[in-house]
Amino acid sequence: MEALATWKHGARPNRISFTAMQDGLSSLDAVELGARYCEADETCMSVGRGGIPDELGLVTLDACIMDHEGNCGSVSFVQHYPHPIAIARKVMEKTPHVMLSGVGAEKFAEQEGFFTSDLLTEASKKLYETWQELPEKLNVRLRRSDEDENEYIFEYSDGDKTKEILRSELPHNESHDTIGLLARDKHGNISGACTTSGLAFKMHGRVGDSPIIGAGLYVDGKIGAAVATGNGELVMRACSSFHIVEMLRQGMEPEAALMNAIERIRNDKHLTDDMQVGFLVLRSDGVWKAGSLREGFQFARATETMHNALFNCNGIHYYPA
Ligand code: SD4
Repeated sequence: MEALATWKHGARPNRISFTAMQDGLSSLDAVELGARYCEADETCMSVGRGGIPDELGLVTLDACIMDHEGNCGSVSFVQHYPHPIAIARKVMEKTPHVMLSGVGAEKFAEQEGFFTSDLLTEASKKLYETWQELPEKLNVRLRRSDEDENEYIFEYSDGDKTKEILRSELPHNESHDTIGLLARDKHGNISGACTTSGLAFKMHGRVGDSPIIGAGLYVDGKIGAAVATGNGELVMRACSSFHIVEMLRQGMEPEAALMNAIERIRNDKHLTDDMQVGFLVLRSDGVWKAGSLREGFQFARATETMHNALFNCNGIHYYPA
């Protein structure tokens, strides 16, 4: 068994995912449970309830899930429903489709009996109000301070250069960024899940890579799986998760496949210094790898011989080296 999850806030979800498999659940159930935990965790300000809103102050959520048999489900641009991953799974299991979006996805969720809630918390509202005061709003990027994880930094970006413009302190803020989970269960079956509120203050209607099968997530039960986090536009243009799995199919080792996908992104003409992308890769035999464009990517891993632990992935930088 093997469980992997992106970012520091993936640590608890990853433990939940791994424990679920120890208890006999499938990798599909495991990744969904882990993702749901994160979606309900208000301190995680980039997933589910408490996610940072878009330019209109509305929280819109994207998620997808995929199993070892090639079944997949996805939802995008979902408002009011805190568990898009569970809706995505229902899309997979109960409809002939792969993806539902916006009001259609919400109508389906209502039919399936999902509950609604206010997705905007006091903390995410506060960040939104701070952002609204800033000039050049759409060029402003939000990132967590390296020195203090309770602190957010607003940076102004003009292409290649970024300039810090404001620091904003939030209580109990543990984390940021999309959660992606991969798992391999007792039967050797692999599954993946990805759920997010997307980029902070995105244009209303913008959908990133996370709900796009092949971009934010791809699983082929016989080959392997990959999940992505970071600037979704870079990942979407390169279909990175599909790319990685196809490289594995051709016999590349996970590290080489990762390097190949990251190299493709490095050649994207839209890439600027403030953009980050991180990947987790899990081959069907359990061999895994994590890699990112730049320093700062963290991930959690649990396996039979190792308690769930958090790792730093330092750069184009692959782990384990
Ligand atoms: C997106 N990939 O919407 C997501 C955001 C993310 O770490 O992963 N941030 O583009």
